[in-house]
Amino acid sequence: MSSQSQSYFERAQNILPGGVNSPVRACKSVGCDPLFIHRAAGSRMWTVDGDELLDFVMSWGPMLLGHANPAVEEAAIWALKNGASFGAPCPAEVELGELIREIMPNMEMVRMVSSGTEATMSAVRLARGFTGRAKVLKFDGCYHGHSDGFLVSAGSGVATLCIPGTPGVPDAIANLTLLAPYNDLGAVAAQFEAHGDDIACVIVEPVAGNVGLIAPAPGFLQGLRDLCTKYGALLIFDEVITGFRVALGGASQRFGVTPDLVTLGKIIGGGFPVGCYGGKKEIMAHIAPSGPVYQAGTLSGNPVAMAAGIATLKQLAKQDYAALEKRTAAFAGEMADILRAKGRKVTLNQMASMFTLFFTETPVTDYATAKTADGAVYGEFYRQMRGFGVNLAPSGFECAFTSFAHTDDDLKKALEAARKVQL
Ligand code: KE4
Repeated sequence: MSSQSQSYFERAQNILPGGVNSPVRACKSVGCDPLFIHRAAGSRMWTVDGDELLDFVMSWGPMLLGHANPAVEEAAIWALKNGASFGAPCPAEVELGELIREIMPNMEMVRMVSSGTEATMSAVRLARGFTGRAKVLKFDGCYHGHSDGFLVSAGSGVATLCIPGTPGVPDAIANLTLLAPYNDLGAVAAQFEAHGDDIACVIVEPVAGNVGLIAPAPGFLQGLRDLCTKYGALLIFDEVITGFRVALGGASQRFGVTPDLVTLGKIIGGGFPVGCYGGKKEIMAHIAPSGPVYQAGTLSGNPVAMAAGIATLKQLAKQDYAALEKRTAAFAGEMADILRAKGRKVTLNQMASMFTLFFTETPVTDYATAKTADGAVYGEFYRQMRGFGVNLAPSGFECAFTSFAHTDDDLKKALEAARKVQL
């Protein structure tokens, strides 16, 4: 008899392409069907069939406080009872913007949008408008959302589904995107040598999270800063994943490197659709209506999402990031050791409350080395762990996330499940 989840998936495939509203959720690369979720709380989710899952996807990053955080829920419900959307300014937009600036002082001015894609797309348009230049440099395997120019050698779902390039992106647009391997400053310098006066910006995930986790090599981020300054290009840190995660103040704070613009998403909305871009006032002043670079959004600064974001950041400001990082490192390290004891080659990349287990003995420092990992073994690992009630990312090119809601017992349960896996 098919489960409720299977029935929903069958129905979904008749109305939603692939049965999902975002490709990576379809679980195609890990050889099984997605589970439909009824509810979530803390570190757990429950499927429509009532099965409990210990969650390490956490909505792909937003739920750093855990699912259904009471303070976030209360704030969102209060806002909702006062109206879901005004199409006019509201105090919460100002409060969240000021809170972001307090936590990330280099974001002197911000603009709210409704997704990470909107944030990165708008930040690049601003960089082009501010510099008068056309080209954008990104890194192989980094993912900055699905705006046309970013779908060149992108990570996340694009890498997961092995999509070489994306139909629908005209060459004229794709050709404006320059590439370099992650952590390869020499390649970046060469691109600047060749195109320096036409590069509007370098956009980088300061800790790559969409080819699995890849940490910046020592000096990499500062090297990008120096090259951008030298050639008059803007440096954009895409902190949609890392913002408020690798430190409260994000990668800019953790690594002490100041970009010109930062993009945020995920955590900033506490599970509601919020994105944000911001940076130096002299640059942001170019955004309409204060300047000529146009960007807009019906639900930008939505009062409910803003209330959830404010509650989220206020809660995060009280959390012990060092303790969560220490627990996550110990947990991920023990998980890797358990898999090695089964005879599997494993490279573990972990930072703060995010990690990726690559089934390869090669150190993973860029997209090329990430691709040496054995996807079939990851798929088997994913399926068995899910069978034991542990929800990992349904792609080897993503990260696992812990949260402030994960208890020591939760981590022990996940390790017990890993010990039962037959690989
Ligand atoms: P959204 O448009 O999905 O809110 O954000 C795009 C984005 C931008 N920048 C970075 C660094 C990101 O990681 C993302 C989105 N992340 C993926 C998962 N790694 C979203 C999951 C999905 O596509 O369903």
